[in-house]
Amino acid sequence: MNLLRLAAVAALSIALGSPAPAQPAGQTILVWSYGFSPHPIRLAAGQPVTLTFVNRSGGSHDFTAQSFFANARVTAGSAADGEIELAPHETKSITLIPRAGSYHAHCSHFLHKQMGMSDDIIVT
Ligand SMILES: [Cu+2]
Repeated sequence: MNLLRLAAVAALSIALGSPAPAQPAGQTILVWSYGFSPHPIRLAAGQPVTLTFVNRSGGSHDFTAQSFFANARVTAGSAADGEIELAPHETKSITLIPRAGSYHAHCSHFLHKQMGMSDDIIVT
């Protein structure tokens, strides 16, 4: 009887002990007047990742990467029209599964790209 209970408990703990679904990796992207970091942004293809955009400046910016977002599967948050809008000092996150490729990102605000707000996203 005790052995049976022990076996049942063991079986239950094996069932419950199955690995939990993997947490998405995290990647912080700093945004300021006028730049992004890291440069380039490197991500693992097919792996869920939470991108957290931190606007450290008192001005608004965006992170526009239409091709990158169009080729990714977004699982939380959103990038309407392929861009993340950031108010002054705002932090915003999006979770997605990126597809392999090289993509461009920039801030679409007037002249910000020319002043340095341009980046590359390399997904391998
Ligand atoms: Cu900008």
